[in-house]
Amino acid sequence: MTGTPDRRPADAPESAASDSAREADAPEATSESPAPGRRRVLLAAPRGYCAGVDRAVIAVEKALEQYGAPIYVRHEIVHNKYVVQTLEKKGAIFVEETDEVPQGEIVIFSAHGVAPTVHEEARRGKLATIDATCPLVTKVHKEAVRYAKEDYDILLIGHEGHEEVIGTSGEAPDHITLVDGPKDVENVEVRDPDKVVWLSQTTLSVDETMETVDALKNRYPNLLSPPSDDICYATQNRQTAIKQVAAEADLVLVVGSKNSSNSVRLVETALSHGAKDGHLVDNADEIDEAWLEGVSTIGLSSGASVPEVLVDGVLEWLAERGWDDVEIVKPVDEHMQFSLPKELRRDLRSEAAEKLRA
Ligand code: 10E
Ligand code: SF4
Repeated sequence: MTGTPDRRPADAPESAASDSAREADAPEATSESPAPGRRRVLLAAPRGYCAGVDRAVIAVEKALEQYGAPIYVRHEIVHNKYVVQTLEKKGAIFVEETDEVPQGEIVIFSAHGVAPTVHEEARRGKLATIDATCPLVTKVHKEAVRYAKEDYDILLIGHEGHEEVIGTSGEAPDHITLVDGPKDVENVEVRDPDKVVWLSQTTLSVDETMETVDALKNRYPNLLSPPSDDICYATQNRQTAIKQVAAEADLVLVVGSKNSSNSVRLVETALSHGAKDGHLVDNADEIDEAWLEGVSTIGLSSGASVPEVLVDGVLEWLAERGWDDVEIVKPVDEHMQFSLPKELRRDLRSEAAEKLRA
């Protein structure tokens, strides 16, 4: 790989660690339009791990260190094959339901969140629980509880069957109706059209969600909006970056697993914002050489559940085929961090205190 000029806004502060390393040996910034025949990669930033994923993956790792294997995890901790396989090798056991966990064992709830009934099942099964639900998903759960208490009909925009939607709906099943995209709006029925609020899954397409909201507003002019965005900062930032990349790309590659909603949305966003072609790949092995035919500029990004090592693999694969000129396209900076789940912090603190006393 040659250097990586960075197309950040002039006043942008320092970039993420991995990109800083790439920038260290960057040559002069290149022009916007590539010379004919020039092969370049536009590397979107931010990409990869968000704060909620980072926290959840570290929670499983710390739990394995602190309590020893096995540690049970309900549902994939995040929707990424590589992450799940790596944690399995360290002693995590992934299950779909809490009743698959033997009595008295430790179970971690995934970053996507769970319904209150799942907490009850764990209590009944006498399980010790660590809740790795992302705080931004918990925020949506709390909104659902509040609006249900105020007796609103809640229209939850999201993808049917997705783990996060199942968890959020479980907070107020009698008040929540799922709206799966703009086309689903005509099927919605509410008790009182003047007492309706919309909420959403955190990892949706920003553009499609706004279409759905507009269609809902046409039907319910007094529709209430949530107090702050439910589509989280990480989803929004990754979509902003891929839009900029897509405008110049012949081909966009997004690293991510097929069941990762936010990763799938990045491919769709790229295709609807100028990319001539786009594919989701779990890693470099899934790239088809035929996709590169006639391609000059390749856009590259990764979903919020994707470790950077997989992007590095794709960059190496591309460099071996002549795409070794990498420019970082960074329209937004990102610095969010969340503290570990409270159950783990408590135990890590008491262990540190015991060590101090010893
Ligand atoms: O399928 P999603 O995009 O919701 O999940 P992911 O595990 O790929 O990415 C992290 C997003 C979470 C945990 C939902 N807010
Ligand atoms: Fe949290 Fe957003 Fe990451 Fe989901 S995508 S885990 S809501 S930060």
